[in-house]
This record gives sequence, structure tokens and C-alpha cells, in this order.
Amino acid sequence: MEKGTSIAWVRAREILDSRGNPTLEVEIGLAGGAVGRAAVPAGASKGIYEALELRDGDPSRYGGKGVLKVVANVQQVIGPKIIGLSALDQEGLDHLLIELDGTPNKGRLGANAVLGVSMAVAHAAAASQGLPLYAYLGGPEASLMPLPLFNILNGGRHAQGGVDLQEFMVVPVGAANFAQACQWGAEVYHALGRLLEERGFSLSVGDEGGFAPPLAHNEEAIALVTASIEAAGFRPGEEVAVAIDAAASELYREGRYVLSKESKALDAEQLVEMWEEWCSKYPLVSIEDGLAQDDWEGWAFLTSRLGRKVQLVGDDLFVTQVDRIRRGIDQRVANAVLIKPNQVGTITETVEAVRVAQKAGYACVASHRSGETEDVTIADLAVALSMGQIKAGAPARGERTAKYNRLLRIEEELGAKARLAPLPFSV
Ligand code: 2PG
Ligand code: MG
Repeated sequence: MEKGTSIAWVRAREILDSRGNPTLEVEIGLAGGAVGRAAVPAGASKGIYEALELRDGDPSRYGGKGVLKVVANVQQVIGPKIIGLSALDQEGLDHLLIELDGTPNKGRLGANAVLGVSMAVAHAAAASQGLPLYAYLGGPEASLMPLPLFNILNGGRHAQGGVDLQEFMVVPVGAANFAQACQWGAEVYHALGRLLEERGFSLSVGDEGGFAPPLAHNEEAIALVTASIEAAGFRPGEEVAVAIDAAASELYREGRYVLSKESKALDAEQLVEMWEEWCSKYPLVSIEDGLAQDDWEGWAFLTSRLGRKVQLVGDDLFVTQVDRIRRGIDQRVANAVLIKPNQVGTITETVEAVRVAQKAGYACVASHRSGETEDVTIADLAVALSMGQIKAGAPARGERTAKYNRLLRIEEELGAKARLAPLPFSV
């Protein structure tokens, strides 16, 4: 074993996330003095096939959301088993964590416990090599900057009283580099703020930092976002395009998709027709979770109708898990995968998911969760694995900008080597 790279100590604690809920932070120290730290995010619109996020369920603390059991699992169960092992063997350590848990959904130790350790190990290992995480995991070739998808209008579970659909994002497809993409995203965000103000809406924001106006219709949201692109001085579609996350699993009730704003309950075919209409009226280049997590038939129909010209991203559908991604590839369902490490639980499994998707020609979008911390691991992962896209919320609020700001630093560090990824689909 390389000198000084064995794990010397493991520490865990409860910290707060962006919604004011407790979450897990892990610190790992190596014999040579290198330290890695990582914090685990938490979703609100979670897919039913995600790995399990363990919580205490003790109503006397944090409304039952405490993670002291998870802290104990890291310090008392995982810690003693990994002390003395090499931090450089990420795969070996991750497989040990999977074995130690022993359940298919990481329900015994908690996917949060497992991911916290997996990420902290990677950070400590990178530090021991004197490398930034993206270079440690991605090697010297890693230089593709992800195109950012900025969520500027929040709805669904992330914005009480807002529209039904969860995320309306802007994608600076015409930007020359990541820094310019950030600038454009922020300019459109502020332009949307001005449009909302003019229309008499409050500028309150949802969980991911996007505005959360109580609009009368879902379509008004995409129309406003498109108008804000123009108001900021950009050509919609050519310079800045639109992406949505419908989070349709949240709308699904007994075979129908309920749009409460329109008082409508659509079947899959009708919803696909709506997406087709939106694609023809707006500069819409990417639809995430356009249908529900178990509606494979609907997804196949959606893909046959739009899959050649629009990015169709599976989030709840794939939950960053190789078996579900493979099923999607086999059944010609979707053409892109949302990548959230905490849906599966380890860095190694996340890397496998990305590799399987990329090999089949599926695009990958690195993703935050709606409950976040200042942890920036996903920004480094996006570059390390050449994912090509990232969504980390609005270009506002510290836990969101932490990821974008990290990417600004990476772009600067890469210098002339850095390239901003193009979107696989254009309007
Ligand atoms: C999503 C995510 C992140 P949550 O659906 O893509 O935007 O939301 O973390 O609440 O699952
Ligand atoms: Mg989603």
C-alpha cells in the first residue's frame, strides 16, 4: 500500500441541509494526514426504487428526521471495518460497504451512511495524491465542462402553491465556456424576476432557488421562462434553450397524470401530445421524467415520438441503477440518464451507471437533490466522468451556487484544456 494512504480515522456528524433538515457529514483521515469530508443530500420527490435514506423516526428530534442512527452506523459499524484499508482502492472499499450493508436497497446501514463514507474516502484519497477530486477520479484527460441546466422556476413538491410541474430550467446552449454559461443563466434568472415583478408576483423562491409564482397554468410557466430568455437579450433556442423536469411520478394517480392547475387528468398518450405541442411552441430541448417511474409502456411511446429530437431524461425511472438503465436501453426508453449518487449509494456504482449509459449512447446529467449542502462532489464527478451536463438548481442560493462556483474554479484550473460540452439535441 502506498505510504500514508491507509484510513486512520472515521468521524460522522449530523449537520443541517438547505431545508433545515438534518443530514450526514463524514470525515475520513488517512495515516499520512490527508483528510476528506463529504455531506449527503436529500430528495423530496424521491423515486420509489431509490436506495433507502435512513432516518431515526424519533418524533422528539427534528420531527423524526434525525440521522443519529446513521452517524452511529458510520462510526461504530463501518469505521472499524475500514480503518487500516487503503483509501486508494475506491472500488474495493465500495464493495465492502455494499457487503456490510447486505440489502438490495442499502436499508440496513442506510444509503446515506454508505454514500457519506464512499465520498469522504474519495476526497481523502484525492487529497493524499495532491490532486483535485475531478482529476483523481477522471485522470489527466478529464476536461469536459458540463453544460449547466439552471432551474429558474420551481413548482411541484419544491414550491408549495406553485405550478404542478417541478422544474423549468434554462440551458445556455450557445455559451462559449462555463463562465459565460453561468453569466447567461444568472442574467435570464434576473430577467424572469423582473417579469414576475411587473406582473405583480412576489419573488419568493422554491427549494432549489428558482422563483415559485402561483401561476394559473403550467404552460404559463414555460411561456414566461421563454419570455425571460428574450427579455435578457438572448435568442431562445439558439443561445439559451429550455429544459423541464415534469417529475411525472408525482402527478400519477391510478393510470392518469393529474394537472391540478388545469383541472385535467391525462392518460400517457395525451401527456405525450402535450409535450409534443410544447416542443413545437417553445425552445424545449430536454424533458426529464415526462412520464412516471413504472410507466414503461408510456415511456416507450414517448421515446418513439420525441426521442430523436429531444433529450428524454430518466430520473425516477432509472434511479442511477444499472439494472433499470439496461432495461431502458433494451426497450428503447429515454435517451438520457439523471445521475444522483445518493439514489444508488456509492461512487463506484455511480461510475458504473454513467459508463453503461454512455456506452449505449445515452446522455448523462449530473444532479443535485432538492435538499442540499455546500458539498460539491457532484461538480467534480461531472467533470471526472465527462457527463456533459449538470443541474444544480438556480444560479442563486449558496448550496446551489457552491456547485456552479466549484465548476468555475475547475474551468479556470483546466485553462486552455477546458471545453464546454454541447447539448446532444438542439432545436
Ligand atoms: C429531481 C430532484 C432534483 P428531488 O427530481 O430531479 O432536482 O428533486 O431531489 O426532490 O428528488
Ligand atoms: Mg427529477
